[in-house]
Amino acid sequence: MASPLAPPERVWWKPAGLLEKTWVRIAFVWCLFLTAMMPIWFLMGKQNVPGESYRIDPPAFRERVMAFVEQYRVGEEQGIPVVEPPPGSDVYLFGRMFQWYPIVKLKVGETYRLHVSSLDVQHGFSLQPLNINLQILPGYVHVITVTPTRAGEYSLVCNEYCGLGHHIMVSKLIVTE
Ligand SMILES: [Cu+2]
Repeated sequence: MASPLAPPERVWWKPAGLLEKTWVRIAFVWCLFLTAMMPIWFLMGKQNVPGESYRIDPPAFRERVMAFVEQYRVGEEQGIPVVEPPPGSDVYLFGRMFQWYPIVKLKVGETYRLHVSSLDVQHGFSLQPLNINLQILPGYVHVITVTPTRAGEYSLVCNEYCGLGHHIMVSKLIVTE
């Protein structure tokens, strides 16, 4: 019997066995499949938020939001204007340390285009309990096309740590019949 201290027989130059070859082939095909699924899933997957994006200077976006608020303002809650845009219109909303601005009121069954951006740092647009999440960056605008199906008040929280007041960065989205 060979000594347990002796190295095992060196076999790497011998042809691989059938079992090993089979598994290498399976692993290779699986790699091709997963690689192909990356673009396919990106195009076909239902996880994609239906939307588009474009670039803008934060001060210009701020001006756009202020003009939008001025035009459709219907009230105010805790210092934040409440805005009710006409059905089917474009809605402008920004996040900044530490608030979402303004509070938007939408109607069930109507389609809106939500333009969302940040004025300062990265924020997380998180609409609850629907769990719609978007990374909001200064300089980039996300356009989210939404058609509310149920009336109620939805919480809009920031889910990307943005500074000392991050935990108070809570707002809402109102949907009415
Ligand atoms: Cu935050």
